[in-house]
Amino acid sequence: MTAQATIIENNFPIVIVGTGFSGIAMAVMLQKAGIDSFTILEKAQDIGGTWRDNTYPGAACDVPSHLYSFSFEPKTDWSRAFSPQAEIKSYLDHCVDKYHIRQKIRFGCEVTGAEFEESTGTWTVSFKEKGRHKKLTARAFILGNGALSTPADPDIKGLKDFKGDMFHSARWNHDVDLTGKKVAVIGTGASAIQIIPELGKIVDKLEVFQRTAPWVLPKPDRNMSGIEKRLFSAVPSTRWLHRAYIYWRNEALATGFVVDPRLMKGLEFIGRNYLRYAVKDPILRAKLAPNFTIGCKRMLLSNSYYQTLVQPHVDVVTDGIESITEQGIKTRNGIEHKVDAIVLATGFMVTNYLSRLNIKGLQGADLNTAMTEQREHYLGITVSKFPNMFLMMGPNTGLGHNSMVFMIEAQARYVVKCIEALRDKQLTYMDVREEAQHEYTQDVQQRLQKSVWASGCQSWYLSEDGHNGAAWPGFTWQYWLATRRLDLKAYHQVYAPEYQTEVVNV
Ligand code: N01
Repeated sequence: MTAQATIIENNFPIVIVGTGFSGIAMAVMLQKAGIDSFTILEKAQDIGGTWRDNTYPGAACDVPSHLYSFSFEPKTDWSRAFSPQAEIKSYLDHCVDKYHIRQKIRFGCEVTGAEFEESTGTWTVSFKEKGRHKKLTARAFILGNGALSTPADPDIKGLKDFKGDMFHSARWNHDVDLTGKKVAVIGTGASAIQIIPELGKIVDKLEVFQRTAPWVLPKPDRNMSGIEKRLFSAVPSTRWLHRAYIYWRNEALATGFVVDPRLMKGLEFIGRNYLRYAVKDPILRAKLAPNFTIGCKRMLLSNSYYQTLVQPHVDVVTDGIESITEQGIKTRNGIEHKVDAIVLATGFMVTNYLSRLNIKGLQGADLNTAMTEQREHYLGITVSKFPNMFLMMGPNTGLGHNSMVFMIEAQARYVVKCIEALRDKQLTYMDVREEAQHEYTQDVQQRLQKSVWASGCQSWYLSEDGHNGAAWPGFTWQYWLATRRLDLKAYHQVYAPEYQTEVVNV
């Protein structure tokens, strides 16, 4: 082992939070760079992040699997073009085992906060394990807890009054058998449109409470044939060509998302025709007609959503929810819709997803305040006054048109470069300069002004005051270019002799 590696082993503990795609990518990339001194803290007892938590019926990816997977760990035998949740979860399990990451994970550890110590360049990470408060010291602190991890219950009067079964789409209660029941689904987003067709097959009566009609396009899903699987396995270049084809096909959509939303008209044409084809009843069709630019909210793909809504035992309710009652849902027109169960497909706490963590940086700076008030960052990865801390799937890195796994890999590569710089230059810490993050954030916000998300709809990409702290305003290859090299000029590079002090974990 080299002297440098020894320093890393002894003096460079790294804490990663979460074992979703982000945490796993980060761990593998660190290992590939020869850095093994990391611990992953995972609040649950299993890996997988959102692909562990979202087990609702019909859960599947809406990005093709051959692209929604790591470039360093291709899978040749995806069962479908868009694979189901269980297969994606088992792919992640495979990655964790193949790269020997499981033994680096501390399960049942919920991170509650972290504090930076300037003199040593260390983070003291606080977490709860089996009800006990514990701490770990880290030279680098990597947050891989994604924005789509905390379910958002709707702000509806009487939510707690309901006497039947009620659960969020991301916390599906598999003990409840909904067969033959009267069920309400609140929400018509990406989760709901996957759940509704499955419920439609088993329930007696299904009521879909829609606040905003989404754009739905046909999903080019299909079983992957045996020939394709064998070809992808035997001739890797065919697999890469297939992946590249999906990538560039999706990437072309960015022209409408971020260059000129008028280019979305073509997709709207397809969406309107699909609605006309699938829904013959003009009253229902009028209810389901979206009234915003496609892509402003997430564009949905389904071959069975409209087909379920037209069935006689399914109703789309658009009267607006007034309250939840003991027996069901009361709409603003005074009607009480009595049901046995309510599914809350109402999304996630996205804009303030870091607010549950108490993270204190230089001079007592508070991360939550920085993210909700200043709202500045650099590449969605680093934040000024929070040195040696790195966000995965951080602000302004979300996509509407392509695979997040591509973005995650770009981020993980960048973080490895930062850690190598800390090590090789023997820095105590690196802190992104305020000017650099200001310039970067201004540029991102300016570009977002002409994006589809600024075309006038309400979505989880926007905070209450209309600030878009979620979406990346460009092609994904532009993000790749921006993160490909570490520009150290953007960072204060601070050296203190304490660097050589042994870090002892408690
Ligand atoms: O959540 P959402 P989601 N009263 O926020 C409605 C990813 N994802 O879980 O549109 C009534 O999109 C709300 O109505 P409105 C993907 O990135 C990926 O479906 O705000 N309704 C909306 O219809 C996605 O974007 C996959 O008017 C209320 C719905 O609830 C993200 O997760 C699969 C309400 C929430 O939709 C979130 O999707 C699934 C209220 N008080 C999800 N509050 C993949 O396949 C909210 N709503 C990769």
